[in-house]
Amino acid sequence: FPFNSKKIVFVLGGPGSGKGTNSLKLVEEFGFVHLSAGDLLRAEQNRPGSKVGQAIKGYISAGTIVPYSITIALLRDAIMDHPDATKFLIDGFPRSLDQARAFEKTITDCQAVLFYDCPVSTMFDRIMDRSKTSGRIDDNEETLRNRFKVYLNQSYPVIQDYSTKDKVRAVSCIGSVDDVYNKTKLSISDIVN
Ligand code: UP5
Ligand code: MG
Repeated sequence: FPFNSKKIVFVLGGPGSGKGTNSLKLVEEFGFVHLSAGDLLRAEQNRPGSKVGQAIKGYISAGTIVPYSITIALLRDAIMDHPDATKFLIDGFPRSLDQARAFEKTITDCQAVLFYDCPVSTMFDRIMDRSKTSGRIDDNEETLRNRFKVYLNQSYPVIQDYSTKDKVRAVSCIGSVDDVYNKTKLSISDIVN
């Protein structure tokens, strides 16, 4: 499968920083394929007959990272489900340096990293607000505190690593949904078409 003919943009940032919201808008306007690693894991968790569903549920409800062999297999299959697509947003992955290296080795390099830069207090407020309706098992204060810890210790180093490779496009998450999306478009205007 010609993975190296695909343009891959990683969409990163802490819990509630706006990865999903902006990805959906980019899909609508520019026809990216959006693959949220969290959504793929939640779907696998709920798939009858899944051998790894219970394990996934344990990691997500604790706010810790699912072993990457599981996530990479799901992403790989999802990319292969779109043989004609050229532009992919991979949302919420890689979450650690070892995941980044494994994706590069077994699938392909990313072209850029879209990074939603967001204060913890803003992320906290947005997720607690979303928790009223999301139904997500990890949208509760205790798990959320752990998601922040995991983000700072394991996931933020991925952004620092890609910064040294000049791949990071940072967008502040402060402002209305429309403001943040407009900044998003400016930051990746060279990639969208
Ligand atoms: N909102 C968004 N933008 C706003 C704005 N400008 N102004 C006001 N409100 C705004 O946004 C969050 C909320 O804020 C929404 O209610 C939105 O309307 C509002 P959203 O776009 O949903 O933020 P997002 O960054 O997508 O937040 P999410 O909670 O999805 O991020 P996480 O990274 O925590 O979740 P994810 O689904 O990626 O992962 C969940 C778990 O899965 C992980 O904790 C982990 O256990 C597991 N996982 C892995 O193990 N490996 C992976 O590779 C991926 C996930
Ligand atoms: Mg999301």
